[in-house]
Amino acid sequence: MNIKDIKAREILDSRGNPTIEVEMILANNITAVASVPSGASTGSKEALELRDNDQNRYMGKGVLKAVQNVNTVIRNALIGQKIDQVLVDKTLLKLDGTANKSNLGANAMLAVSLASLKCLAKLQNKELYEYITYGKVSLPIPMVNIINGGVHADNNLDIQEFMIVPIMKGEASRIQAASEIFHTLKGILKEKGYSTGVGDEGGFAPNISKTKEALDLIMDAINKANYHPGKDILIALDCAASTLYDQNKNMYKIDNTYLNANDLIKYYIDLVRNYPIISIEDPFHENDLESLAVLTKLIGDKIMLVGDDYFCTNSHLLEAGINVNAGNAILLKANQIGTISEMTKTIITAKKNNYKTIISHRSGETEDTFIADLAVGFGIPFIKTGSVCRGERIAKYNRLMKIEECLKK
Ligand code: 2PG
Ligand code: MG
Repeated sequence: MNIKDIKAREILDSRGNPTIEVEMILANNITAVASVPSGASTGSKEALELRDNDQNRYMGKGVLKAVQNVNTVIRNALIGQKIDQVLVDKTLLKLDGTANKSNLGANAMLAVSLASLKCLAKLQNKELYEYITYGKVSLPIPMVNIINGGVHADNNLDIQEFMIVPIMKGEASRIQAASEIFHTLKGILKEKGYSTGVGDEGGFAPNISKTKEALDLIMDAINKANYHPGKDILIALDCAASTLYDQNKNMYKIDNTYLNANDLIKYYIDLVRNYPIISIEDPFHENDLESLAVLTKLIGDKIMLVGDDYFCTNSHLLEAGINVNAGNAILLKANQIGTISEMTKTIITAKKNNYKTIISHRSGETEDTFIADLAVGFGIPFIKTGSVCRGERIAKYNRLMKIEECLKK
């Protein structure tokens, strides 16, 4: 089956910033639409998200150049070609010809790559997760963001994401627990006179500044909602520590104190000792593999130490981490790398080397639910897709519950 047409357009993401949507049409008129998300605390080694930088439109954030790249160069090369994921991705990589996708833009490339994956699934009359099934399908454990800090909120909390991780059986039960705890936390915050406004990923953004205060509020909410911290609900953190790092001082600013890497290691060990933490993401700045390796040696047998900005969904960066035993898990974001084939390669590299995998949304999302299907199809054990609040996050949870229902049939 050949590709008949490809059309890109500018749409808005959950923050109201432009992003790209692509529609691909096959010769038999099967059509698929895909859109790409956008990060705020991006790793410096991520593939390039092409923006127009025209200050007269959307504060420079327009993506008309990326749209144009799809509607001209990419369209011309792919029209009339056989629909095949490897071929499509190879063509995209060849047309771009750069290491970081700075020519066509990773946003333009991923939208096409993903639209092609969706077309292929439809062509075989399969659900996306069914089509990509690699090994054994499984429903991922959600890491549900309930308190936002860092660059995702305007409060004084340094850690970017505080998440609850419901580990009971059944996707619908896990999502139900998350929702009940989320609403219980809302009540607690209200009672204490804190704002119940939410941050970019739907977690609350109360005006508190101490990490432990946020963790205590979460523990309280778990208990009050009649769940058991450490038993059925665990906690995960994304420190996004590149944003805490002061290069001149070579120190991290956390809880109003400057800590060097060694003190930060002690700080994390203390947190893990006092709270049921199962996972810490980006605990140090993105170039400090050494401290990540030390922390992995000290507590890697107890919890996941996750590389997001460290590895940028790039198999080569992941290999660099594997070589020095830095981290034991990787966050996977398709737009950090730009094509489905490359992301698949990274997933395979992680699995082969016993690194745990977590598929992830971006802080700027669309209503596209592809990460839910990818998680199930690739048998990825965890998914991080924000709070149980805000339509673009809920769409993924609803999709997971629907897939659970399909899998029971
Ligand atoms: C992260 C992500 C998603 P952003 O740091 O893990 O939660 O944030 O998309 O802003 O990079
Ligand atoms: Mg992160």
